[in-house]
Amino acid sequence: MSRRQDKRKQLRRKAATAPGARVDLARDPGRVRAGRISPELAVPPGIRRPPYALDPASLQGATPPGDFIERMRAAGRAAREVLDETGAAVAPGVTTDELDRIAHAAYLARGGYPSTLRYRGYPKSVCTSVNEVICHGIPDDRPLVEGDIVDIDVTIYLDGVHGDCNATYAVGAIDDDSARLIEVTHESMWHGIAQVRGGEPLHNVGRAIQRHAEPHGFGVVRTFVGHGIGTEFHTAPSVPHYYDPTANQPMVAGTTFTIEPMINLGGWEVGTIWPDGWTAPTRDGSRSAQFEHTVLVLPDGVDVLTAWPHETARWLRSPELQEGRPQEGRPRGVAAPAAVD
Ligand code: EYL
Ligand code: CO
Ligand code: CO
Repeated sequence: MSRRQDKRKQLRRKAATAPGARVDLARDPGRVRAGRISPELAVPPGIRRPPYALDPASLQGATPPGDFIERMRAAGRAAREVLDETGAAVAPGVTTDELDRIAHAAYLARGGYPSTLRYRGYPKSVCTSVNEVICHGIPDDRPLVEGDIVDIDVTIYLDGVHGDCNATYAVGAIDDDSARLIEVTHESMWHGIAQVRGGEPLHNVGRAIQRHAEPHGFGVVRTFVGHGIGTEFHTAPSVPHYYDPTANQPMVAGTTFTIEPMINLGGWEVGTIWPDGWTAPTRDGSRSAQFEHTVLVLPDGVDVLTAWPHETARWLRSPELQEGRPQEGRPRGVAAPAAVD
């Protein structure tokens, strides 16, 4: 790219990310537009459904709590497999609805239910968030275009518990800013994960994420947070991805929650939710990336239930994640295993 083109690009970006910038959404051809949403996919009768997917009149048997962690491990691993299989299909020309169908079949193949389907009326089996969409994008008939970035968010309900993870993928060749955004967002998530340990304040997680992301000039989304997860899709605690001094409760060994930072190339603010009631774009139209894992708090560290073990080992060993991290081998504030149900 020429110097002049580069300058023009910079000016455009500056205009689009200036505080309070107003862009005519309908006229800007650079913005993502809503496509058509296809009818609900079927789930066979043999698949165990979460309460919200069932007829309100029907009863669900109680879940035996004893093997909660083993079931969370299985759900985490299955979620990872579904995400990897779906992410492998990302390419120019592929619609997000096609990604949804691939994910849907992958959940069912593992005996799992797609947790988002019918959750608060959500119509699809994954969330697909393209470019300036921060999260909760609904799969539709828009084909992905070379240069797009797309987050795929997978949650499976397997054997009575939920496993939740997401990742942002490049569609073909992408610009350098978008590649850097994806890389820094991924690193930020791992900086947060490295802070997890029984007895430590939960706000250590968000502080580490914010400290890594903001020096790059990126905005850390505050409106959407990580969440407790288990027999319910979303439960306490809320897990902010920025430093929130009020999130000072100790992390409790044996509990599970998500860490899912959303980071923007521009400002952190969320814009107007689309008329579909779900899709959340950035306010300034800048691109947004996200990564998510479900983690299990250990007395002296963390188990990342939706990561491949080699990936966790590599990240938690890396020197740049050690700052501010509790020393290994000195369990602190060990709490009784959490009661479930
Ligand atoms: C529900 C609540 C506004 C979440 C995820 C919360 C959405 C919009 C208020 C997926 C789908 C979190 O945790 C999630 N993904 O990792 N819906 C979600 N809500 C909601
Ligand atoms: Co998710
Ligand atoms: Co989540």
